[in-house]
Amino acid sequence: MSKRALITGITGQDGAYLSEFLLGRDYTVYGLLARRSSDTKWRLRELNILDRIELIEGDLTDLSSLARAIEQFKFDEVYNLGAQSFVSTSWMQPILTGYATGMGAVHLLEAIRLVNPKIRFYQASSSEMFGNAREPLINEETRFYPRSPYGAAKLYAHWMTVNYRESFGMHATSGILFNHESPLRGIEFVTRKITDAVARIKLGKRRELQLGNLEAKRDWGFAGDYVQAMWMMLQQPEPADYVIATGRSTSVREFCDLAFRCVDLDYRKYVSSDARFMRPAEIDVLLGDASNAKTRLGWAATTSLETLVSMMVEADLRRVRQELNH
Ligand code: NDP
Ligand code: GDR
Repeated sequence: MSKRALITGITGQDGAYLSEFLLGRDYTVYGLLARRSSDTKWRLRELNILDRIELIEGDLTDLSSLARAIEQFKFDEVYNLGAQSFVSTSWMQPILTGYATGMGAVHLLEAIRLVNPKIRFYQASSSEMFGNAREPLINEETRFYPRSPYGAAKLYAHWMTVNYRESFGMHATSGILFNHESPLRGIEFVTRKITDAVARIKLGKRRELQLGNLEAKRDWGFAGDYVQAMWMMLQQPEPADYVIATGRSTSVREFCDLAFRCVDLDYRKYVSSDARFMRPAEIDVLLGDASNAKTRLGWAATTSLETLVSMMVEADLRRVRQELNH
């Protein structure tokens, strides 16, 4: 019998890659689809997997929809990837972020506990929970100090995951993932904002790119590598928390340099910093140490930043060319 997995956030970047990965392992994949006034399924179409996924209407802020789904479809594993995931928006919509990103996880944990506590649960935790860490290299032992409503909401969900594990013996795991990107990244995030602009500038559709803090450094990996780690965590006999990262941190400025170089342009001619894109509080540097995941899961990032950047630029060049041909 093939395993049955529920993915919340199925229409997001990670939801799409995780679906593809699980389908490749013969899972029956179910996705929680939040009601929106327009279509949100472009990533599943782009990976050509939309017709292989069972979509279930529901919302993380609505416990009844989650409990009904869990009751009806008998999942073996639940991956909670759904969230208001854009850090900037979390200062403008802190309460919505609290409901969806924080409380949403608790709704799901509670529905699992009530209906079938044997289900294995994955929580999409984030390096944003650490804020400006005291030590340069962050691992599972590093002190948390979130610096955004998003980070605080994720930390609540993280601790509730730990608490459900310790209080009720549930197989509840928290993957603390550092930034991961791909051609399917949302356009609001800095990497995709850059690669999309690179493609438009190269093809003559744009002349400049305004960003916020060019000196912020992030540990950027490839989403395709990271969803494998999520699955590996749930295959372990015991639940635990794992940091997932590449161990290399790069500034937004250096990312621009790499991306513009892919099309033989000099980023300094096009990129400027605009106060509109600065945040009320910034995390200066994030750098993760995934050696625990390496030892216990046998996981390590395999895609270099250079490969990732060129994949993203290529995909955006293709998209913009297609747009121009229509
Ligand atoms: P995306 O922003 O691409 O996707 C978020 C998903 O959550 C979308 O499918 C969205 O649906 C869904 N969603 C939002 N609100 C609700 C709700 N109330 N009920 C149900 N679904 C909802 O995020 P990513 O794929 O990049 O990230 C996946 C998860 O991992 C997120 O929880 C994110 O916070 C976390 N994370 C991501 C990292 C990264 O670098 N990508 C790093 C660490 C953690 P819709 O399309 O309809 O809006
Ligand atoms: P982040 O990703 O906040 O780390 O959260 P984002 O790409 O938005 O920002 C990364 C860094 O780039 C700086 N920056 C800009 N960011 C955006 N979006 N737009 C700009 O114009 C810009 N200019 C500079 C930011 O200030 C920041 O320092 C992502 C999300 O996927 C979260 O859900 C996830 O939890 C974390 O990664 C780990």
